Amino acid sequence: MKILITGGCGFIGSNLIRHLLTSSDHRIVNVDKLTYAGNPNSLADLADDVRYTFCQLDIADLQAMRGVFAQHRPDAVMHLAAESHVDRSIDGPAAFIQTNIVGTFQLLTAAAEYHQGLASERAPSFRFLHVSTDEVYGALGATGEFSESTPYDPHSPYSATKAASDHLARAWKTTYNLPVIVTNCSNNYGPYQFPEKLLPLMIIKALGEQELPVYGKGENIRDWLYVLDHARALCSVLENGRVGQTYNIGGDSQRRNIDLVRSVCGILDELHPRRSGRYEELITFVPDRPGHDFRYAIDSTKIRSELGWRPQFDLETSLRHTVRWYLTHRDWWQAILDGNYQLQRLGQV
Ligand code: NAD
Ligand code: TDX
Repeated sequence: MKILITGGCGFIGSNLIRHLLTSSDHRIVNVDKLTYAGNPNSLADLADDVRYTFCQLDIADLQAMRGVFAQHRPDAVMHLAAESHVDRSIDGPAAFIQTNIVGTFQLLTAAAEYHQGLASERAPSFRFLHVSTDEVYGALGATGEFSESTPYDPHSPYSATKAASDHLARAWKTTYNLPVIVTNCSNNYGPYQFPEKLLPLMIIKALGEQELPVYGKGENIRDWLYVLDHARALCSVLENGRVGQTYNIGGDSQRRNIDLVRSVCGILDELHPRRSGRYEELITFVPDRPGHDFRYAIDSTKIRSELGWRPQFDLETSLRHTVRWYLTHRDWWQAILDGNYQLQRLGQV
């Protein structure tokens, strides 16, 4: 099978492509604009794989997307390209509207045209997997979980644009018969995550002896899923998920932010002790994120019972593995801090 993946130079996309190339004989076409979050170094080890093709393109460029479908003739699309950071969406929502809404619209348009032109023996098996977030469901109080039928109630510009893109994807199924499946997943963590997100930010700041900025009182709760478990879930949905359905994906690992940050500090104390003191002493409570959702939690009964997927990686072990990864891959994140992570690959430094 040939799979068109959008956003493959990002955190989840790069882990997904590595997983697919190492666990299947699929061919991958990666369409990525290389925004600040796109990092070709995250796929450097796969660049010579003959089953892998990279196209630096914007999903909002309809002619370019038509060209990609015409040239590569994929059997499926896994759509991950997005502006993904909540804090950036608060400071500058325009890019989120452009990529997450307009970009998804243009990609859907090109995909539907392509699907309608497919020969009758190929069209029925074509899939468009739209990858989304649990944040579209809004915020939970102390109890409860999001199910696939929870009404949408997005709060941040990021989640509002992801909600819009989910609705567009479903509308393309209903209206144009594009075989769409939507997934909504909780917070991912693991290797190759851009160091603006909570876990890599804390690890890298701690190693630099900088303050660890915890928003508010650190009492907000997220459900954490190891990125490889998300990749496995997406493959499972692509292979066996039902067209027109939504699948929630979660890790059943809820933690208060402050507890997670303390865990990271404890792991660092063991693996990379400070000259004096403990990493926890660097924790600093800073003003809260505006509109900060209190808690997310996912009921993933449907994907578990229908597709047999369940997380394989537990939080404690995989958090330790993740901290170790950042300790042993300083070159990867130092190039980001230095600002030359995209130039290196393009041969400009
Ligand atoms: P990321 O920010 O790490 O990567 C996004 C990628 O998309 C980058 O490589 C970027 O260059 C590319 N991109 C952005 N705009 C583009 C455009 N206009 N055209 C082509 N490429 C473009 O994001 P991520 O954390 O890997 O998330 C991937 C997807 O999964 C997103 O759709 C996100 O909403 C969703 N998601 C993420 C999480 C999470 O915890 N990170 C959880 C649930 C769902
Ligand atoms: O410096 C920080 N301090 C802090 O306390 C940062 C960056 C975050 N936080 C808090 C805010 C959140 O409660 O940690 C929690 C996690 O923050 P992020 O890593 O920014 O993730 P979140 O806002 O939960 O969104 C993530 O999960 C869902 C991804 O960025 C989204 O793309 C995904 O859809």
